[in-house]
Amino acid sequence: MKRLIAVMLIMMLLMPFGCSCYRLEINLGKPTEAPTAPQATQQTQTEANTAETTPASTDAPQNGTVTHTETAEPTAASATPQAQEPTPYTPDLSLLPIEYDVYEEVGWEVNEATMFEYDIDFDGKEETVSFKYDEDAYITTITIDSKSIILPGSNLTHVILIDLDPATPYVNLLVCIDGASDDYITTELHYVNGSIVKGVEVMNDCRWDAEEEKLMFYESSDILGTKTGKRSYSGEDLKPDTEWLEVAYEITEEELKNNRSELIEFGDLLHLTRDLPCEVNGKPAKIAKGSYIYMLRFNDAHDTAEVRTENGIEATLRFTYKDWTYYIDGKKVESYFDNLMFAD
Ligand SMILES: [Ca+2]
Repeated sequence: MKRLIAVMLIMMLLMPFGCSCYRLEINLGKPTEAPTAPQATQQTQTEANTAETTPASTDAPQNGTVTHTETAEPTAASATPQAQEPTPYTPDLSLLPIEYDVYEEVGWEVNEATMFEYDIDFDGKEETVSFKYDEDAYITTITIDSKSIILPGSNLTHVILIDLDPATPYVNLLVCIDGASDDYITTELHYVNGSIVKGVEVMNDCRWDAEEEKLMFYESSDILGTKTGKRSYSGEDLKPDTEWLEVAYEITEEELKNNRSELIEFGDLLHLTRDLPCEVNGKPAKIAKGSYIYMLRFNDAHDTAEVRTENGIEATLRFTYKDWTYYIDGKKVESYFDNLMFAD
């Protein structure tokens, strides 16, 4: 990734009610954290506790009939963005300047800015890139030199400057706007021959994972209690690298050993109250009542999840979805567990 430049501009809006100006914070090149997931277990993982002995698990696959359908209906409808309380907005450009020649320096931070300068089209001259959001009109305007483009939504959360395709003579701006509560839209923009070109839009939050050096997108699913999945994207078309969304909060063996009670309390380690129909190595099987499982990943359609038992057996669960409820083998998902969080 010779020319990969990843710069995270986190624009955090601090807007005291009644105040007529915004304070923006932009962090560049700083490793980012995963977005807050509606998942209680991400909050508390500190106390070690004495792990109770795992019940004798009889996870070995058994013969059994498994019926599942592939049809899944869309999950909960996205909330429609709603206009926010009108607030006067005046960009405070006096908060500049910013130094941009240290883009690749990890940990460099710039606070309080609404614009930056960078040679985004590789012609040897820096462009001025600025961001302005208008809560009255519910839009965000991105201006590059004298050209502007307007994107819907005024809650601009962050911008990533990244070279998605070294073969193209420009860097890409990924503009992330939270349309409503956690309804992110990421829009790719670039600048060619003095014009702003709008590329793909992805209906997800987008973050740069500095540790893995990958562009990560995040998505939630309500199956097995609300879980947030992440996966890497690449290329200028921002295609997902895999079908699977890895659960953003991953349970490690150490956590299983030290934090088992919390994992159970918050519904990450799920306790089975009846045999759970599944597939193991592609064959119908059941995970026995009394076992504990946790989710590893789920798919795009949110109708399939891969789980692991405490003793390491991995299984595939198939879901159907109807009337806001998930079913496994015709039974409501919550009927299989006694510690499912955020179930309906
Ligand atoms: Ca330029």
